[in-house]
Amino acid sequence: MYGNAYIEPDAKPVATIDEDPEKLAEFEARIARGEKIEPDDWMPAEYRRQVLRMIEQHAHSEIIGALPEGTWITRAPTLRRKLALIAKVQDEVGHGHLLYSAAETLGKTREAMINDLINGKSKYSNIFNYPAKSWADIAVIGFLVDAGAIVNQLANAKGSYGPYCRALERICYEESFHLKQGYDAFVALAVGTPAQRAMLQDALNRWWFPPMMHFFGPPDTISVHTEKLMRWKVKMARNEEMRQDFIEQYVPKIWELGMTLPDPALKRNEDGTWEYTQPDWDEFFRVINGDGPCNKERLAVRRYAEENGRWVREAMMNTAMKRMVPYA
Ligand code: FAQ
Repeated sequence: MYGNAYIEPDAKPVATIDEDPEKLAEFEARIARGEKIEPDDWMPAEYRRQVLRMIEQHAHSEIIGALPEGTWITRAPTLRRKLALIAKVQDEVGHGHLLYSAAETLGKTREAMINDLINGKSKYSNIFNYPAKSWADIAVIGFLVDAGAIVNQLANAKGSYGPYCRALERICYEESFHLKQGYDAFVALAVGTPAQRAMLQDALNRWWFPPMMHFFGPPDTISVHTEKLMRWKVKMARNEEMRQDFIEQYVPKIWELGMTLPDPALKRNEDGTWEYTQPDWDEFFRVINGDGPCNKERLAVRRYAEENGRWVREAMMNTAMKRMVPYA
């Protein structure tokens, strides 16, 4: 537990000493000067709640995000692809651990976070609630989902909460390699046989619309947290800015390989902005609130791992405890 009291993420913000106007002004001045906020520094309760919500959701996304790709490790088409995929999935789980550690600095234990995940109380990225049906899905995830993650994380790495920014910097280095392995697999299929191209096109169609268009979150008219998060430099770009950045960087790369995207409205305007069909945001909220194609399956796997891995964690803790008491 650090400086200020931890508040349940879904609890209403309470009026405490945290809202002291002088402290708040000093806190906001620090952020305006570009200083990092560290765990023992004073922070408003609402800042703590928001940063914790975001890091925790991000950590869960990495852990759950390992599952769709993980199901293809045993079915990778070559030894080289299998090795790369194993390393990539392992990295994603490592990102989850880094992020849980960053979230713990805000006062919530890892056990509490994992419990909230497996009980369905916490959210994680919409995109991992869709199935990976073929090897081409792995190419699309590695290329486009990792690209999307990089757009988001490069922006937020310049944010105000020190532990999160440092974790993101390291994560971005690794995501860049993931992107390369995804792009390499994507190109191999795009220049492959007609059957390989057809498999890739099918995967692209399914992941682009709506999952990838939902990935950066709803537009400003629907977004709940953007104003506050941007005021406190937790979030460094609006959802729509990130979506536009992603489209601008990656649509040309997809088109230059002769692949198509399942959106007839997709086009670049002269001012550099992109037009696209708005995805169904009601569907987005259904998916993130537990009613997507794979939510139940994903959480069931995590629950299974939690229950069946308990004896390993307990054995390791016992060993660690014995080592910590050398004269007992
Ligand atoms: N999925 O008010 P906003 C990865 C929720 S990591 C699910 O706009 P905010 C690595 C939001 O929580 C991917 N929920 O929210 C990898 C809120 O609900 P709440 C994860 C979403 O926070 C690659 C409500 O909608 N990255 O891919 C999503 O200002 C490959 C209203 O939305 C992060 O978590 C969504 N897409 O902006 C792993 C990055 N979007 O909590 C394996 C950190 C919105 O009030 C393989 N997070 N919601 O009930 C962020 O940057 C922000 O939280 C946003 C959303 C931009 C995701």
